[in-house]
Amino acid sequence: MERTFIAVKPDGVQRGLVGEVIRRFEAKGFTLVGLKLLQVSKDLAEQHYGEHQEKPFFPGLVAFITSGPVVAMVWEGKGVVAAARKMIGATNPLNSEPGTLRGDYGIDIGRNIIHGSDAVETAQREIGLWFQSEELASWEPSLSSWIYE
Ligand code: DAT
Ligand code: MG
Repeated sequence: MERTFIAVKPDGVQRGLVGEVIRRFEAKGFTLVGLKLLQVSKDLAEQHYGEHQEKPFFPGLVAFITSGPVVAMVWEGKGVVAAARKMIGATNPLNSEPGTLRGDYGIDIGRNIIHGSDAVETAQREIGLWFQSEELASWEPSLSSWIYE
């Protein structure tokens, strides 16, 4: 089964959107296999956003993600990486479709509520960065035969 890394950023936590994010992923039928709230270190932030190291917004991005608690999650399911990106919406919330998390709750690109891995390989790297293997649970929801044919 495919897994993806999702994080509610400090703005999403401060605005009380943790429950809404979890609700949408549960309602879709995906399975929560890892969950924790943490204060992100500068080192973890820089590794997580390593691909953006040379970008002008990098220092602000690291400062923001370390500015308050983040809720880190791993979700599992068929096609979950791409589906989660669709549920999250475009990077700039003003371009995100209504019905997506960023489209419904965000305005500024630097306050876009939530992170989701952009590819299966990225998800594997990010899950390994944020979670120890013993922090992840493999379980099969008893509802799965009503979600998958
Ligand atoms: P995404 O989070 O949709 O995967 P990304 O990986 O391109 O987007 O960028 C990571 C985060 O960096 C993004 O959620 C918000 C911030 N960011 C991206 N582009 C930016 C820009 N042009 N100005 C300011 N912040 C930006
Ligand atoms: Mg990205």
